[in-house]
Amino acid sequence: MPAQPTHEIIEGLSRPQPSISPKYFYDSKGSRLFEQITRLPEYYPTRTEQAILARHAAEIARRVGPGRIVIEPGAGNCEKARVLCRAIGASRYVAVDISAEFLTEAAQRLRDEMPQLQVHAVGGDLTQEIVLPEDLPRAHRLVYYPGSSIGNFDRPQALDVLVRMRRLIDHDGALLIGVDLRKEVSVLEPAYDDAAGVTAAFNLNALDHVNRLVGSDFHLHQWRHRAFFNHEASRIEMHLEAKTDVDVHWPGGGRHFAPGERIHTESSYKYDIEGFAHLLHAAGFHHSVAWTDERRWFAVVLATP
Ligand code: AVI
Repeated sequence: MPAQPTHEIIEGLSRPQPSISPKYFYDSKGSRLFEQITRLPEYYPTRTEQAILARHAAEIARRVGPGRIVIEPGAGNCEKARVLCRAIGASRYVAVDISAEFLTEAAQRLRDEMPQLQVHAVGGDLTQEIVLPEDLPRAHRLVYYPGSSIGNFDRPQALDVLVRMRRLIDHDGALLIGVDLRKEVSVLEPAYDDAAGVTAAFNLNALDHVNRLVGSDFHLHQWRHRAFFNHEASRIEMHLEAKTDVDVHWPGGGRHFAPGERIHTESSYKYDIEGFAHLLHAAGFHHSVAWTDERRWFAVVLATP
């Protein structure tokens, strides 16, 4: 059984090294801030991935073939799927997201724009089993997971997520996935600590969301955004750091944070293509082909069983 959000959050906050799951970034304000992040000059992944997809659209379309049922976990504003579904001539699109309210509006916009595409909106996330519409055929599915969201899972979780994706498709299915690659720290760190402070607002907003979910009393002005590359783990880490002594209360408990103490809110792993292919293989995707940009900053991988 998945943990209740309240229990999961309090358990995370009560650990010696406190953490909040990155899924709590995405209330409706957080989803809007994330959209802003994707347009920041420092945040290269979205535009680099889009450029790769645009450049190789014809080859991707040829390899996957027309009439695919596209399933997109973490669909958000459905923006990327619109481009993909057009490019490959998809028949149906299933958008899956935890921010159901945001998703419903986006799915409706897509229906209005592409009336020939059957669009379904499903609430859910990849840490649990995704329940798809009952009448959805199993054959000819394509799981679409752009944006390098796979990087936000630790390795065992990432494997688990890829295995769940594998279970969503049959032997004729495929996975099209975006993967952010390891690169210079001078590129990576500003992407997660932008000059305009949008990523800081995105990180701090998790505290507001947590306050609403568990009834805690975090005050955002007492916390600062931190983002840095952890070389050993090959990941960007985002934290919220107490600026001063902070006492946080929630129903039935609370804790003290000393100045400088941090809450780990997100990891964003940066892969190399070979390492990622191994992970795919372990999840049951035995064949993969990757396209990258000229600087090899990002990869779009098409994986099949
Ligand atoms: C959603 N995910 C791929 C983003 C990333 O780059 O890891 C989340 C993000 N966090 C801060 N900026 C963007």
